[in-house]
Amino acid sequence: MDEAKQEELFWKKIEAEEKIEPKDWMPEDYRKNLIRQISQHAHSEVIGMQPEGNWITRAPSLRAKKVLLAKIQDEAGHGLYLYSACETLGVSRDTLIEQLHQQKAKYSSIFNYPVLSWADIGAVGWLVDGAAIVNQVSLQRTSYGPYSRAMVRICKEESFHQRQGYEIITQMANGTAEQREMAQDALNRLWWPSLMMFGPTDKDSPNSAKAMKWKIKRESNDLLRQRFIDKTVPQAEILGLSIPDPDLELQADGSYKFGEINWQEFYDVVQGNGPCNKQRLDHHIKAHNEGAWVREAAIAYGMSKSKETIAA
Ligand code: FAQ
Repeated sequence: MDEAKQEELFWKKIEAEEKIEPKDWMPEDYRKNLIRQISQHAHSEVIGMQPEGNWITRAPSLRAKKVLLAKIQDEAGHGLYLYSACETLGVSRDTLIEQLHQQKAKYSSIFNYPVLSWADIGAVGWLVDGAAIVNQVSLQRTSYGPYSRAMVRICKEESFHQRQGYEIITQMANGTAEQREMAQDALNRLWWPSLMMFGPTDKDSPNSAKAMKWKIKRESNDLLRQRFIDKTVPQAEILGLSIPDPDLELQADGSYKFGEINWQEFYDVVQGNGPCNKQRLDHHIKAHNEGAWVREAAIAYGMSKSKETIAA
């Protein structure tokens, strides 16, 4: 089949809401854009383990520790599903990791903020996983089969993550005056960075138009951000916590008008100048280098097993 015919078939599938699969023909730009988005998503899941991992030894009870451990392990799993989905596009895991280490590939801005208290762990689950779900529910309908299937599985786990965070923040908000203050402080610091997770406004989002046409992205950055705000503000009200936005206003249609996001801060963090960028990347590089022997041993074991199979 010539390329024009293959392209026609590709667009027919997109229009019919059929998934594009790894062996299907796809435009080069579509493939590159998917690698960019899926790999950045995978890096976010793995780098996102760092701020939470820091609290495993400080969890206030054995139950809290077990739940946090399970959640962090889930995030590692999400990273693995996503790296695997990305590899089906013909790029190796080593290349993806190299791009992260050389700062050619990004990861979510939110993980460059410090997690300072146990209330922050609650706020991360409530707000960060909450924002992630809103985005990822939409991505379940993405046009690339392996990404879409990974999203279905990830969303099931993210909803447990959001609830564990909301449980912690509820306990803190209903605790002593000091604990309540910690919950409010966590919300004050993490609210705006959580809104930035959805990316720049639609008018400033260079990748959106193509990604929406290809149905890689199904809903716009602004629409998803608004959905997250409308879901989350009532949850804060139930807890008696206040959203740190003096311009927040309930409108007649039930949605919330909100204040101006500090986009300068967003771009600073994305360009590597957030409070924890250096720490997060250095830690990933160190762990990756120290884990080299594990990867070598796993490859050697795999090779010896396949020799045994051939010999048998
Ligand atoms: N941080 O043109 P757009 C999680 C970049 S969830 C850093 O609008 P796009 C779960 C963007 O890459 C978090 N960079 O881009 C968890 C682009 O740069 P490039 C991860 C950002 O792709 C919870 C440039 O700005 N979720 O980890 C950000 O169409 C707790 C222009 O932006 C996903 O990745 C940002 N916030 O839309 C784990 C979801 N926003 O590549 C552990 C999948 C934008 O051209 C603990 N990704 N940029 O150099 C997406 O839906 C999209 O990629 C967006 C950005 C919506 C994030």
